[in-house]
Amino acid sequence: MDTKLVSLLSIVLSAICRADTDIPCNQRINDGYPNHIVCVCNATYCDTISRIEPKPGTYITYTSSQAGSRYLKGIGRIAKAIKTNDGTYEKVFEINPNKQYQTIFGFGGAVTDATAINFKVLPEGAQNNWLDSYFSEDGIKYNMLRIPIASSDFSETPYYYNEYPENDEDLTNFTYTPQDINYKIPLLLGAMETASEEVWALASTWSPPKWMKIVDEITATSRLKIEYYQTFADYHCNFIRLYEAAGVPIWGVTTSNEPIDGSMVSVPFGPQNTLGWTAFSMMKWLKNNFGPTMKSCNGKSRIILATDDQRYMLPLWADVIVAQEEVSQYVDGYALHAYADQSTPGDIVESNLKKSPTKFVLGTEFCHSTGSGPKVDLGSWDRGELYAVTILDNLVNNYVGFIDWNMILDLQGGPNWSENYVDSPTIVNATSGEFYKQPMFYVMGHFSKWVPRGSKRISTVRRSPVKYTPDKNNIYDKSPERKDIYDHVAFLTPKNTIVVIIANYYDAQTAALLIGSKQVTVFLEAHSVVTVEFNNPIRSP
Ligand SMILES: *[C@@H]1O[C@H](CO)[C@@H](O)[C@H](O)[C@H]1NC(C)=O
Ligand SMILES: *[C@@H]1O[C@H](CO)[C@@H](O)[C@H](O)[C@H]1NC(C)=O
Ligand SMILES: *[C@@H]1O[C@H](CO)[C@@H](O)[C@H](O)[C@H]1NC(C)=O
Ligand SMILES: CC(=O)N[C@H]1CO[C@H](CO)[C@@H](O)[C@@H]1O
Repeated sequence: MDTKLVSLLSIVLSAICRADTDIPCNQRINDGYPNHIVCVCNATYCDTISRIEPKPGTYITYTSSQAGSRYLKGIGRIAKAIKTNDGTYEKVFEINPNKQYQTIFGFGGAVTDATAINFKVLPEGAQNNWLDSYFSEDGIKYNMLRIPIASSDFSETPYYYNEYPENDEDLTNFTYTPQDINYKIPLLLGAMETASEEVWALASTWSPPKWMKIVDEITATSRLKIEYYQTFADYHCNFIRLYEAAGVPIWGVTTSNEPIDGSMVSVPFGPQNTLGWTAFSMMKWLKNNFGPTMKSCNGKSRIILATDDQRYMLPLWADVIVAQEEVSQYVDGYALHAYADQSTPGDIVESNLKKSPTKFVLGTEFCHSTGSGPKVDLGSWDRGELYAVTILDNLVNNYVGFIDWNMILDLQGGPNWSENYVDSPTIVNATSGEFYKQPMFYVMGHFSKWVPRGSKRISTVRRSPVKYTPDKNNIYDKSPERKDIYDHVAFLTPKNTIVVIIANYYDAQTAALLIGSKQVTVFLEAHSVVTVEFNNPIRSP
């Protein structure tokens, strides 16, 4: 049969297969902004999405697009592979499930005070719909969370544990803050109950109380006083004890949020709660205090992630860590933020992992935060694409997962004591008691829902030429060809299905996925993200 006809047929198949029990998106178009679409949820209505088990010989597609598709389902038949591409398919990838890379831990977001405050603003029914949207089987199945230890910049005011009495090295007054009791813990318990599998929670300190530091945090340059090295390690363990007593298990900790911010005279985005570290002092603290304390806190050993900062900081920390076995033994992996990824090629991750092959890299923070335009841009597909580019880049570069920043903000992009307002995948409208699911939410779900924990990334090789030059009007498209490079990733799941996520940053296209003698043909709407799932047709060796 003519290959054009084959791809046309599969497109028709895709369009007619949509009947099932899913509750559709209640679309609202952001007036005056073309292609700005949100899905509106309230106390009684919210869209859901179920996964279809692929039958032998068939594949399932889920499409979200600028034009308004949200996990639109399609089904097609797996065909015989094309021998040579005659130009019918814009993208041709050869997938080899027997060549495997990193194993996935999961995907998630951060329970900042801002997230928990906005959640609490919702009426009870809408809170349940929000929890289901992020965590349930019919939602996008988040299974990781990051928790600030006391305040971050996304708090109503800076605060810490045991601020008083000062110089209290035994932390005699370390107890729940009102923010823990009123905001964070209730949300965390709801999330853990809603999630269909164990949620791995990662805790990070932005800053200790002022009395532990040499300089006040507002000035940005700050250091831990040497006499409080053990106290600061205990501070983390006390936090773990408090949260575990409240029913929130803590899986891991990072060595402090963005130490680079605490090492500059001023940071470009307003005052921050920070703690600066030199490599020398961090290594000393890890070896003598933080490492030993975290390996036996509340009766358990915790995962320790170093760096917790932009990708360009990785070589600095990784080099000093792996150089000393007494330090390296305590570090399980590296936590990286994605704000500067555009200017830092991802191959520095691979070269650093080579130096310590037992360690892993996890994405621990990202959001849309820079550039012109409104802080919250309701329904922006461009911001969804920014997430797609970033997550694809991270996964292709061997990250074991991706944790987003605030999960829900208000219409202004806060609250935030430091006025560092940003966008978020869901936004609350306090007046109407609704929340809006933005394209960023659906893009996160294309990964989090269909790439379960334990999936292994598998090899894909491009067989079609890179066709496009970067879009100069696009603020995040800075390096030549990068968008066409990071346009897909493939996994073998624990159920022995193959999941491929493909992003199309341009006009409508077709993609051909070649697996051994088989071919899966996928229609890609203009500006879309598509997840494809089918049974692995290749026997393991
Ligand atoms: C929630 O949204 C649905 C669908 O738009 C609407 O029919 C219903 O009246 C809304 N409920 C509330 C409480 O606003
Ligand atoms: C313990 O902390 C609370 C809350 O910050 C504070 O009100 C109280 O004065 C502190 N107790 C002492 C003995 O400093
Ligand atoms: C928030 O809800 C109010 C009340 O329904 C409505 O007037 C307003 O337009 C909504 N804001 C946005 C940005 O949708
Ligand atoms: C500086 C600033 O904008 N602070 C605001 C942060 O958020 C809280 C809660 O909404 C406001 O009360 C502050 O004014």
